[in-house]
Amino acid sequence: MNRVKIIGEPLKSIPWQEKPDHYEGVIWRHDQNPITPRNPTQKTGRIFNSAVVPYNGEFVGVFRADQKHMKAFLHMGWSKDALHWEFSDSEIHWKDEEGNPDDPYYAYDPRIIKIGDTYYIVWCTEFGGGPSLGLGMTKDFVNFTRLENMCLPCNRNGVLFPRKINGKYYMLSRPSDTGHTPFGDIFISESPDLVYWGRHRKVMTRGGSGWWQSVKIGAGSVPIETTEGWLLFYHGVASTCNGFVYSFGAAVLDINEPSRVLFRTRDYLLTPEMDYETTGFVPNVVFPCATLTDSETGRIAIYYGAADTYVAVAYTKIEELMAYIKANSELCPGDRGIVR
Ligand code: BMA
Repeated sequence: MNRVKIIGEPLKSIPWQEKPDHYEGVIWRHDQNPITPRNPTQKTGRIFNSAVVPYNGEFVGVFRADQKHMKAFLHMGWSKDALHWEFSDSEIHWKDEEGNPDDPYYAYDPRIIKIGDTYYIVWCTEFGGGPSLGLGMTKDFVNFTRLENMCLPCNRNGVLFPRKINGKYYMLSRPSDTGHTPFGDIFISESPDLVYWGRHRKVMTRGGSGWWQSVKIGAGSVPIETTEGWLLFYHGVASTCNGFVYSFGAAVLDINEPSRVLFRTRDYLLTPEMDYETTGFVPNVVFPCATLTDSETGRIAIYYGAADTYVAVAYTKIEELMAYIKANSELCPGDRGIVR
């Protein structure tokens, strides 16, 4: 029998807790959630939707911090165990490629990939009067260089694949408008150099019989390379008489042609249930932006924003999750499925 494997580095120090006895889901929460408090630093009121990576035997993160004037910026964080974090009280300052200051007007929902010795950070940035996707890089998490924005306005939820595929970079994104938006589908674009993007394809559409993802969907954490395809956690939004509810599910995209969806969960994998997910600045939000993975054990730690107020962690294992996704998959009408 072929065992499902994560293709990537081992990470012995990944945060981990075993699944609680009698728990039925395939994703279970860290029992000390949330891992960030309110008012985590003097200047900031809430830290949530954030990205973490292993770095020099410990961990660093680029965190979405809503400061006390309520504008969002990216703040650095450092941790020995990826659960207890120390945050910078001041936002990251960027320089352009000529070395001139180039700070965004606002910045939120970062994702990080590492290619070679360079970390690339994608975030939602102000551009020409609307949200778009900012891109920057760092090698040391001290000096940050801003590169060309990746899209015209308006766009959100930009996620890069962690390696080139057939010689090209790939990005998932969700074209949108300036607000809470009738655009709700995930697109993919490719680039030879992270500057020029094209060959756009719609990959996944909102809707189907899973009503949790009926209003909009957006790529969540950086896709995880596995022997079965790219594993993508993504958020889905439902509309209720009390506002939006953000849950998350997962999809598997073809390894060589990631514009094609192989499997996609009909039901959510995690939906707001705990107090820290249902109560906060924006109630009823779970919003994944990062994972840590250990290729040796198949362990995955998922970092998600809770209620636009906290960072929380959940766990799963690749074999159990992949088996669940395959057994409970339903593509939505309009998804770019596989040609058989
Ligand atoms: C989305 C983004 C996220 C946020 C979510 C719920 O549009 O702005 O940052 O977590 O709304 O408020």
